[in-house]
Amino acid sequence: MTTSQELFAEQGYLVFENALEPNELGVLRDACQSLLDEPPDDGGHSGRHRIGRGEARRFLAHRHEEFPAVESFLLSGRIGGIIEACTDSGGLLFNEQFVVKGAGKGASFAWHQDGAYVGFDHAPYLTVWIALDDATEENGCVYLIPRNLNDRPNLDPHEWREDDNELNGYSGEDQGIPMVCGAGSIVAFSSLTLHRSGPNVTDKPRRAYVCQYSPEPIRVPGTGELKRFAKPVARPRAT
Ligand SMILES: O=C(O)CCC(=O)C(=O)O
Repeated sequence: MTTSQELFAEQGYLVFENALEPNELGVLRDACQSLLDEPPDDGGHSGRHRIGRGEARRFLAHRHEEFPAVESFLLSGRIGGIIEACTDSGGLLFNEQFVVKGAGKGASFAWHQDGAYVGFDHAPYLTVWIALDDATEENGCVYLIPRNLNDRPNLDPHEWREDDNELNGYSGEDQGIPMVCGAGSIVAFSSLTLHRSGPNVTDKPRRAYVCQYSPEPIRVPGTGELKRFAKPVARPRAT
C-alpha cells in the first residue's frame, strides 16, 4: 500500500479537507483581519519580494510573533501531523504570510515554485496553504501541476514580470488542478511544485494563510545569516 509520504513524493502535494478546528480557523482569521486593517503595501522590498498588488493581492508577512495564538498554531502538533504525513525529514517554521485577494478585483498569481523566490540554493521545503475562506475557481483558488519529486527534484527557470510583481516559471498549456476546498482545509505542497492562483471575481475577499517548513535552517550563503525563521514544530497530533 502507498503511504502518504510516498504519495506526496509522487505527486508533490496532499490535500487535507477540514483539517482545522473552528477555534484554530478563528485565531487565523482574527490575526488576518488585524493586519488587513493596516494600509496595503507592495511587500516593501525590492526585487522578488515585491509581490503585493495593493488591495488586489495582499501579502501580510512575518508578523506571527505579534499574535501568540497564531505562533502556537504554527508550531503545534496539528502542523506536526501535516508535515509528518508529507515527509519524514521534519520541519522548522521558515516563513509565513497571509495572502488576501480583494473582493471583485483580486489579482491572479503566476505559475511558480516557491523555492524560486528564495534566490539561492537551499533544501526543498514544505508549503502548508490553509484556506481561511472556501476556496473556489471564482475567488482565486490555487492550481497545482502534480510533480514527481523523485524524478524532478529541481527548480525550473523563472522570469521576473515587472508589471505584475511576480515570477513566472511556466508558460505551457496545462491549467493545473484546481484546489477547490472548504475553509479550514489544507493543501500541502513542495517548494518544487508548480502552482498558481486565479483572480477573485466574487464580491468577497479570498483569504489564505501560507506557512512554510524547512528540513533545516535556511541560511544565506556567504554570511550564514538565517533567512526568516527556524522554529521547531511539536510532535504530530491527529488531524
Ligand atoms: O494564495 C494564493 O493565492 C497563492 C499564494 C502562493 O502561491 C504563494 O504564497 O506562494
